[in-house]
Amino acid sequence: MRIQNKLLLMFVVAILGTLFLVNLVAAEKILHLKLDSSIPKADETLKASPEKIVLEFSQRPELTVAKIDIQDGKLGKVMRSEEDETILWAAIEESLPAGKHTVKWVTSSSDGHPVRGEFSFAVSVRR
Ligand SMILES: [Cu+2]
Repeated sequence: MRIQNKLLLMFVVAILGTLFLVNLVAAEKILHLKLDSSIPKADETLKASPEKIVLEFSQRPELTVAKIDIQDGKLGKVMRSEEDETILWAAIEESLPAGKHTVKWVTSSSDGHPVRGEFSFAVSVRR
């Protein structure tokens, strides 16, 4: 093969490889779940401590790797909703004090890669 043809071939292979990788990354993003909504909602202010944290995802999350933590609080075991398999929840075992609370969660999509996130809500001071 002439040197020009070899270079052209290498160039085409490089372009195709790059396109392949870009598509792979895009596909990964689509495959991964995200948090659609929660109770309490992000940035919501409640008049009293909620009794549980409910997380609704865009697709079925893996329960075995799921963790939900809350700052200044104690949560029970993470459970899957019996009515909707995209929902995970955990009971709040002791009433949360007034103030801002951050919920941190981790679970995975069906491809097994961990997906994590966090949001905060507030409990207002009781009068
Ligand atoms: Cu993945």
